[in-house]
Amino acid sequence: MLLSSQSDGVLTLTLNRPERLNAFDDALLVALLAAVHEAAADDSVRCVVITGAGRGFGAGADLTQVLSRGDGSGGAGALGEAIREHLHTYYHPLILALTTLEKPVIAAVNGVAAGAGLSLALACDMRIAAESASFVQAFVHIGLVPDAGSTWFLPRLVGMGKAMELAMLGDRISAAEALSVGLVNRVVPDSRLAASVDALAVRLASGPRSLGLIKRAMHLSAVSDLPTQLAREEQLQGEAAETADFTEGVTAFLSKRPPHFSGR
Ligand code: LHQ
Repeated sequence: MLLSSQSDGVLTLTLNRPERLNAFDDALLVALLAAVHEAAADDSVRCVVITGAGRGFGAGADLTQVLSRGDGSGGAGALGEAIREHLHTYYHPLILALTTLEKPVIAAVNGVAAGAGLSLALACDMRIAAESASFVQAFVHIGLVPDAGSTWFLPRLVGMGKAMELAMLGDRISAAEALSVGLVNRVVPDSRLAASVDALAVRLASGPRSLGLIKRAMHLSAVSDLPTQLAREEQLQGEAAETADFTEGVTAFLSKRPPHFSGR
């Protein structure tokens, strides 16, 4: 259900339930979280790519399973409590693990990203979409609220007005429109997606340790005022200055040669 491969410091995780457009069941969510935790602990992984098998990226929660959640009593509150518990247990640790992983994470959006599948893409650091990919804040169509971080990431990426529109209407937008509103970083021809993402991922995987610190700084900035963020930059710069990669970067510059970063 989750495929994993690694080369040149790039770990590629492929959601693999293509018959359901890679909708999440519990096992897929557990496997994805475990893979992100392993990536955090493994120094040989310096960039993570998440993509989908088949014609979808991810269709969100598997809807064949949601109504059977709950205690089976059909009692008032049981289903709501079960869904809350499910989000808390499965989705929240995954979204937090991705955003606190101090390595770049790229979503290679190969097809439709809907519901929590879109939330997953939004939680990645960059999104590269195939021309035929599409994006749907599908939650409203089933009477739900965007979850798994969508209400946090979406307004920050596209602005409040567009986020409201996408979430309230739930219209499916093309990769080109997603690019025009800032929801994705790049759109490439379908046949070039793998190669384009690989080139970007290999480039990031040979980058310095400070990539992880940049990621921490950016996430902190979303919840900080300027004086607080200046203090955080100061602290993070102190951390960056202690890395071997900083010494290498300056030495390489002064020697007029390209740097060879180790990620440490
Ligand atoms: C699916 C799904 C799917 C199962 C396509 N499940 N089978 C909520 C509640 C609880 C806990 C935690 O979190 C959440 C968060 C959420 O993610 S809620 C939002 C859930 N996702 C959706 O509502 C999206 C539902 N899917 C769609 O709207 C469409 O399938 C999209 C727009 C994604 C793609 O449309 P098409 O390209 O026309 O494909 P399709 O609809 O024909 O789907 C292909 C197959 O995949 C089909 O099965 P079939 O046996 O007929 O070939 C679908 O039933 C199945 N599938 N999404 N989420």
